Amino acid sequence: MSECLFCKIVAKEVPADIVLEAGRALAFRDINPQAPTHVLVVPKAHHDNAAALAAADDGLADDLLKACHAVAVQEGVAETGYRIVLNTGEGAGQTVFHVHAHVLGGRGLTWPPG
Ligand code: DGP
Repeated sequence: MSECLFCKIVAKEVPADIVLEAGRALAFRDINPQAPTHVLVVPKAHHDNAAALAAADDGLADDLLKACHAVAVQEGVAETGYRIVLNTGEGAGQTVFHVHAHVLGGRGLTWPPG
């Protein structure tokens, strides 16, 4: 059995507040939200990070991006603006090594991020 936390959420072995299931992608609320909308979008297949996802070259990255936008529409933040973040590597703050896009919105978002 995989020890990956997000693989366990995909397999429904660990509970999560799932907001969207779209083909090869799953979206669920972040356990530690940083904005009124803070949803994580993951490919159901395990890839460690964005680089591995891009290398897969099977359209999965495209699916993930489309799922992010679908979440933004569903959450009602697509019109006001939202941010998609892929922390890639420990130095960038990645803590869970199953690639995930943070979809953040529902408040003003400053730039640059911390
Ligand atoms: P990152 O730092 O980019 O690897 O983001 C990991 C995110 O995962 C972080 O914002 C918190 C979230 N997270 C960690 N454990 C869980 C969990 O068990 N359930 C949910 N829903 N989110 C989690």
